[in-house]
Amino acid sequence: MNKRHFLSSTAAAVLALSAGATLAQDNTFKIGLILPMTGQQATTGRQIEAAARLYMAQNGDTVAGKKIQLIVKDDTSIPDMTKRLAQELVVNDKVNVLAGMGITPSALATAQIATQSKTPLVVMAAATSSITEASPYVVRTSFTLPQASVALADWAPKNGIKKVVTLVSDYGPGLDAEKFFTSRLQFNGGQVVEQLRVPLRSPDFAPFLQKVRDIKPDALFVFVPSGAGAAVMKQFLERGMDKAGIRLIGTGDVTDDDQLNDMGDGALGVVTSHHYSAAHPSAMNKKFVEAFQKANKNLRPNFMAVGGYDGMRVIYEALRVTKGNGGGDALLGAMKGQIFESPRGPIFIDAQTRDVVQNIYLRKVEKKDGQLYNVEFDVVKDVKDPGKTK
Ligand code: VNL
Repeated sequence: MNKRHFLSSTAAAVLALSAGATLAQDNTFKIGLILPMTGQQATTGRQIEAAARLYMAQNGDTVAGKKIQLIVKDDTSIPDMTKRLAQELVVNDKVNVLAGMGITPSALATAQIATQSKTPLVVMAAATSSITEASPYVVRTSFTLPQASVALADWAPKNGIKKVVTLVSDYGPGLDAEKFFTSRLQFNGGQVVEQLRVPLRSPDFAPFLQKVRDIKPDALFVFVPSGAGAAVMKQFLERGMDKAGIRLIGTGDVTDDDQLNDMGDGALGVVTSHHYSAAHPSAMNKKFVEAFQKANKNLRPNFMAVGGYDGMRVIYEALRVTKGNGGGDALLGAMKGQIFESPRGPIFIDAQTRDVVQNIYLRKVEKKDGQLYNVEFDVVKDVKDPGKTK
């Protein structure tokens, strides 16, 4: 090949490449899904990715003429990593939407990038109340801890639980749970006699549980993030705290469907409040659980999966409504105010707060067909996040 020939063919190749890239960009809608796929929060990443893929398998990967591309990145639940990955996804991959966010520090670290780049950030897991206030581009499909905690503080004193010790992971969602459970219980005439906080990373629950045993409250209220519940349950039972007359209660994170069935019969009777149970008795949920289990070697979907599944719905619908040619602001606008049926029940994305409004269920661990489930026995409808400051 002579030089002239080489140059012209290279130029043609470059042209073809960039034309291809433009074409790909025009016809592709990219979702940057950042999740903890390894490390302490890996089950959350696994559940959300599986749910997102299920949503795409059920609803197709083309919306308004755009081919949806899901780009999954593992942040190992290190917030600096989440932020760096978000930056790369926005700058290099030119994603249309950011999504995922396994833990609160990851969501808070990424909020700024969403704001600067005007990219909607769909928070599918993290649940500290203030996250939606960290950027006007945040839309949440998970839940908040104030939202989940208050119903339990209404239930407890009516059911013989007056004196409570709280035990929470020492960061955003735990502090939210502690604050809102405590103030509501006090308002209802109950008493929180001790507030214990355990570290988020590699917690050792033993010394804390010993302390609870000595205090001997009517109940121990627990919030730990998804994935840590089984360890709490095991040590609670090993110490014979149930036999000592102390009840275990908490938000549904502790009886997480991802782990519940392996917790053993000691978990029977534990009452929690939450927005999702795999045993939620609706036709839509039955279908969801079946399809999820079929696609994932019988893995039971948990509340994280539902946050991911509904997050995809919010993104798909926004793309459909904006006819495939809206930028970040148009997409954000189309995410606000969406109302739809989720496997958890009816939900609503409040246009003012961009947070999810949903039913909170009271549930009790029971055995059904030989398996442990959170069986719903009461519901508080359309609960807004009580943690919002405005
Ligand atoms: C958070 C809240 C994470 C609740 C969780 O599991 C959870 C959070 C990973 O906001 O960090 O169950």
